[in-house]
Amino acid sequence: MSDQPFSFTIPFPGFKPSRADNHIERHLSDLRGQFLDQHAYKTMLSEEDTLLYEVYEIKRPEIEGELLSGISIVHPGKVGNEFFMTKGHFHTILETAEMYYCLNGEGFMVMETPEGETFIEALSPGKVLYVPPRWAHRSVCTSRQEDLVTFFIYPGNSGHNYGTIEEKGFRKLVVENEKGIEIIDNPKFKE
Ligand code: PAN
Ligand code: ZN
Repeated sequence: MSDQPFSFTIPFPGFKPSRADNHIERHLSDLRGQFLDQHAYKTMLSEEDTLLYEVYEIKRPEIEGELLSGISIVHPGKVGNEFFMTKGHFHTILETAEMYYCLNGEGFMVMETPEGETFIEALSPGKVLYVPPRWAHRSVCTSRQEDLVTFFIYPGNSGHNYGTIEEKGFRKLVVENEKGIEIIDNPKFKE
C-alpha cells in the first residue's frame, strides 16, 4: 500500500513546522575543534554549553525516490569573532544535491567540493539555494539578533558524512573584524 500525500505548515513568524517527527538540538560541545579561536571556545564552553542550532525533521524512509525535508534554525552569536554555524557535512552518497529556501535572518552557506573548490552564498529571506551534488555545506548565521531559518529538501538516500569536516574543517570561515563581516581562509584547514 502506498503512503498518502501529506501537508504541513511553517508559521510566520516562529517557523516551527506544524509537523515534525524529530527535533535535533546542537550545542557548542557538538562543534569541538571547528571554531578558530579555541581559547574563546573553551572559555565559553566552561560557562555554558550554548545551543547553537536546531533542526526540525520531517521523517521519510531513507531510500532513493523519497525526499527528506525540514527546518534549520541557527541562532545568532559568535565564538570569538566567528559566527555560530552548523557542523556541516558532505552527503554520504556524494552525488546527491539539496535545496535550501531562506525564511528568516541573514547569513551564508559555506560550500566546498572534495577537490577544493569553494563557494559562499549569502542567505536572506526569499533566497533559494541549490547545493549541487558533491558540495559540502554549512550554514552560518550573521544576524545580530535574529535566527537564520532555512527550509531544506534532499534525497532520501543521501546520508550524512560528518567525519570529513570534523577532521579537516572547511576551507573558508565567516568572521567579523574591524572591516565588518569577512570570509577568510581557515588557517587550520587540513589538506
Ligand atoms: C540539513 C542540515 C541541517 C543541520 O538538514 O542537516 O541544516 O546541519 P548539520 O547536519 O550539518 O548539523 C542538511 O543539509 N541535510 O542534508
Ligand atoms: Zn545536507
